[in-house]
Amino acid sequence: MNGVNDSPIGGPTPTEPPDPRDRSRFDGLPPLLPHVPLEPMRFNPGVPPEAAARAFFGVMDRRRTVRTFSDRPVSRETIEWCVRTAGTAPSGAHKQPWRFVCVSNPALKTKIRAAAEAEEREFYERRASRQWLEDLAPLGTDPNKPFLEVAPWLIVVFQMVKTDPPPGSPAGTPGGMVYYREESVGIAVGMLLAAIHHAGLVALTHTPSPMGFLREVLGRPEHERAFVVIPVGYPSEGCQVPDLKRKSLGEIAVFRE
Ligand code: IYR
Repeated sequence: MNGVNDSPIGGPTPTEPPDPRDRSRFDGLPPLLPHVPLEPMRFNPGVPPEAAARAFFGVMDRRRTVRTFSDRPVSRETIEWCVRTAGTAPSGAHKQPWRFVCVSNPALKTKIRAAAEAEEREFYERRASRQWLEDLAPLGTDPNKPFLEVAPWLIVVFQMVKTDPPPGSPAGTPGGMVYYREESVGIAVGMLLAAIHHAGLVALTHTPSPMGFLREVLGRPEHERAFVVIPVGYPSEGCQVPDLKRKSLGEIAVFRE
């Protein structure tokens, strides 16, 4: 989001600003969707908001990123529910610009590991700046990514640069516009991580860089771009995590009352 042409609406910046008095710009637009009442108690946690918010913090504050996994299986049904939750995320113009490719196939996991480790070796040995290496050193990450084979599932999240072309359309039919793609997919991934944690499982937010190989290995179309790889499973026996401290409320929030 840093080019001069990176307009927030996702299209090219027009050279001539449209005349706001020209009402014809609104002619022939699609009709409003049917609307339904939002029941005031659509979600009722059964306790006051203070207690509900505090309890949810208690759950989420126990989430930790894990780098060593058990090979204990996780059912496909569990993964499906977590992905359904991710799919409830809000998105720009409700385009839902995400695809969750859920991989348990061992041969595919082996391929992904081999390709990811090749990129990571390049990263650690050449591409990463000294500063980046310094920032990663306390976490103990390195180019070896056994979790890509050990974890029972890899959820490879793709962002969609265009919507899918309508089903049955001829090959090469372009898809439609997508808006706030990175924001939308980022929110969906946050919700996916919350769902995985709530299911009693652990995950890692893994970003091999560059990720182009994932489209090829997973046979995804051109308009899908890999966003993140999320190994999901149970932690290894004796799993350790770094003793990280999170910022306090005072450090992350500003109130203007
Ligand atoms: N993708 C590399 C490097 C890496 C980068 C960041 I920023 C991290 O928070 C962790 C790792 C890897 O996976 O090792």
